[in-house]
Amino acid sequence: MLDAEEFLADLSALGVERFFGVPDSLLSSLIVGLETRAAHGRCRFEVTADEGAAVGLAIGSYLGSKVPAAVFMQNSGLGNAVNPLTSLAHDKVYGIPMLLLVGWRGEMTAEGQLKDEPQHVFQGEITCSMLELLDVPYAVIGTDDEAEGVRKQVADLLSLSELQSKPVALVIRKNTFAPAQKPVDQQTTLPTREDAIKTALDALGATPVVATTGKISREVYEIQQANSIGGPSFLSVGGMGHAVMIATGLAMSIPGHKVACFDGDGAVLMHAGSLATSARQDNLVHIVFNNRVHDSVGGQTTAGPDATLSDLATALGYGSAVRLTSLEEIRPALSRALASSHASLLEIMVAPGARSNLGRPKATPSNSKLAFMDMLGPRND
Ligand SMILES: Cc1ncc(C[n+]2csc(CCOP(=O)(O)OP(=O)(O)O)c2C)c(N)n1
Repeated sequence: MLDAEEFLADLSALGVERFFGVPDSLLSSLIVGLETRAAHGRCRFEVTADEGAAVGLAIGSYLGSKVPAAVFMQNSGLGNAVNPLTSLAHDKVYGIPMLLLVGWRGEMTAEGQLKDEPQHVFQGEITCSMLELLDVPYAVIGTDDEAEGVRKQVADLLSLSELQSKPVALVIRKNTFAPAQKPVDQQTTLPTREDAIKTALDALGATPVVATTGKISREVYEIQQANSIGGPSFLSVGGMGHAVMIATGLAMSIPGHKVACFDGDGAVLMHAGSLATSARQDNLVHIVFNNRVHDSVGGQTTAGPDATLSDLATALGYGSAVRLTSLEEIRPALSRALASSHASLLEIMVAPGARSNLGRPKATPSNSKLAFMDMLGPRND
């Protein structure tokens, strides 16, 4: 395993001192290290709303400093980064050097693909070919690599990036760095996310639920398995930030029925503009579990930990939007939302952290989709 601190010191020695991106569990110890370094003024570190935004920051940062910045992401974030990489940073456009640090979920090895969650299978398979197609030169590093060799690979990549004026990437395998979960503040009086989800599921009765990527979906799954509560649920295991559009599309197709979206604050921030569309969907009840962090990938602070998402929803046109801080408020607020004739948003403030023995859905996504569609009843046309 490589030492995250030593790796960051090497990057610093090579002149890379600005780091922008969205956290990933494979990069969690790098991110903890970056937060510490930033707190001591030794680097600039920004968690962005999405990975494309991080590429934007890296472009601007290069224009001003003339030094390449680093952009960190899970490989799923490559999708968000493609547009600014191809339409701005590529050398056929502006030609901007930068170093992408890409955590490789669903990685391919000489023996085949490492077992990973379904949302990582295809993205893991195409990660390297995507970089090739994007004309981003890359190197792959893993747990068996020596610090010295990695230092040289990064130095070579950075020289190439500057020489050819284009982004380059370091693809980082699982266990290259030790994982790190940020310690959770035990002092909070806020409810746990799991209790808030359970209360909301109970109050929603048979209302269909679309849940966001990460532990929110896993908790919905476990609570429904253990307690047989709530209606049909669709777990958006990938596509972070798009659950609310899935819920809105569903709500359009079953008018006269309410649809609930269980969202995360990081996910809402990732594609916040979508709220301008969901605000017009009168039968939508949007519930955001706001713990101010990316809990599912290590507990790193989001791009906007102090944002009041209920105010954002009001600004974008939701008929009602409230912020709640206790379990007792959930049921009455949901009764009002279910009885209302406009899109409503409940921002439930919850404590970071989750059970350590949280399970994962057992069925394949395509079977869960069929079961969900079946539970919704016959086709509506
Ligand atoms: C495009 C994309 N980038 C990054 C990830 C990795 N990822 C999975 S869950 C998650 C955190 C979600 O945070 P939030 O919505 O606040 O929910 P929480 O985990 O805090 O409950 C991240 C960053 C991803 N799945 N997709």
